[in-house]
Amino acid sequence: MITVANPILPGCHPDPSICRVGDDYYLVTSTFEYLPGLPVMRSRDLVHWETIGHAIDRAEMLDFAGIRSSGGLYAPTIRHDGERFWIVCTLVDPSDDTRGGNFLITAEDAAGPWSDPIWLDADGIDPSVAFDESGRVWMHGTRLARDPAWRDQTEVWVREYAPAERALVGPEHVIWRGAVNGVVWAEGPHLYRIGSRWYLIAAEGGTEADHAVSVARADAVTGPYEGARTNPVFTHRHLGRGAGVIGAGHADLIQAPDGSWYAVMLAMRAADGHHYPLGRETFLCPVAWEDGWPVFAPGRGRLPDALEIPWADAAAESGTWQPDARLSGAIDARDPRWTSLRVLPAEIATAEADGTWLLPVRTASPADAETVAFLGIRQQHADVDTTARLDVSTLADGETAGLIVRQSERDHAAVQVTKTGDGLLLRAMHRRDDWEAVLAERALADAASVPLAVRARGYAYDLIGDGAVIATVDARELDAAATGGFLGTWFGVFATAHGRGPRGSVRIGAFRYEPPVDAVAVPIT
Ligand code: 6LW
Repeated sequence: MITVANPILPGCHPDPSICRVGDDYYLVTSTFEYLPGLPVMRSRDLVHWETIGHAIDRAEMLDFAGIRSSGGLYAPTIRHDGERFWIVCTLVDPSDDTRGGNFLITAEDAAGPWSDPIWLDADGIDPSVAFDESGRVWMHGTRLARDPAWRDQTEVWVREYAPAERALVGPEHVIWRGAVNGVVWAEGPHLYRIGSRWYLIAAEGGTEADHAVSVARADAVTGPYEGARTNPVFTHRHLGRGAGVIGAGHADLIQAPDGSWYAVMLAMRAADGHHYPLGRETFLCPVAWEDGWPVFAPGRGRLPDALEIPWADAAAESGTWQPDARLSGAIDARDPRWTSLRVLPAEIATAEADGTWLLPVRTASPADAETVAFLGIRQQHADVDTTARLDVSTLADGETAGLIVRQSERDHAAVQVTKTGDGLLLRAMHRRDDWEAVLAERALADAASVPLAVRARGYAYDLIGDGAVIATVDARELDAAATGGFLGTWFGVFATAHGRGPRGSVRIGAFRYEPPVDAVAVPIT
């Protein structure tokens, strides 16, 4: 028997959407200002996941210039129409709502290439798509209610999409405003044709601790929709702050070949009930059907820590899917986890044949919502050691390179070195809501290669340089609960000329992301 531990995708993997084609599951999550965007993950058993590509992986697909943190790519939906994969998603610029919007991309192979975006004439966020028996395509999504009865009331719309015209056509139907009176942010809608009915699954309550899942059903895709009397059908909000996992919601349903049902959804591991530096992660939840309605986590009513996948044995034995070993040990430039800010890694750095990265310094610093010399990966474990050995011999005077713990341009901490004439200045710093504090500072003898490290243990980030912990930063001042926004923490290497013209570069000689040996990301029992 194979057991999968929750979360199935640790670290910042919010707004999961899943589809099945034959025996294979495909899953995408939101990536905001990080590129490549929208990782496409594949599994044969819901246990072992492999990143097979990214849906947004060409510079010309979308323009991210100047998009600030927690803008960018929101809640994608992935579906398959029998021939092609579809992803619908939103590009959000929080400073300019005339930019971006909802778009569609398609691909024959989920690994890519994905088409250039087709922009949809629909405002709001969280688009989704469903196909009916006659092949008609029904787009849907969420937006602020046109005629709200209260603040942050949203509405779910449905409209037909005509592939030949590449456009939404026909009348629009507003089908849902959430189940609960006064509720905010009915969002993340997904429509499904199940049996002779249409089902709507939608989140409500907002993507924090009050998050919930509601369901409604109708005979016609355009409604009218009748909400389940048991709504909201799933939430962790009534469990209190001691539940360990908060914010469960934003679900997408999937049926396995043996007829069993599951949902993927986001939730946050918050040891203190409030703070979740790993961000919103992807969890798996069993679903049963009773009296024509879905029951989430039947008999239990909360996300399980682990669940058995009874039918997974056969697939595992086929040898196709191996436990994911990439979450420990040294990683290199070819690892699909590497991301950059607002540009693709290949646009700002050169991957060398030996697996190292050469990162040319840029004018912007990590505090700017611009193109920053930055390469980073998600934090996926509460306890993890991240080390970077930086070759700083090619930094120019006054330039800085370092290892950053990043929430956003407004909020991050770093251990970094600055070239100063004949030496190096080692610093630990913390930028909090635009205010930058130097936590520690010491001179280092000039050296070609400098090891820097961040040791994460629960809510403590030890910043390590010159062989010692020089400062400790509290994750509860860095996570989205403290700073706002939608992201988990990233660890990365950056280089900046502090607003001046850049001259140098830094080589990332080694970069290791190592959970202590007993912290296994995807335990298989
Ligand atoms: C997502 C939406 C949400 O689009 O967070 O607050 C957004 N709600 O469902 C970003 O993950």
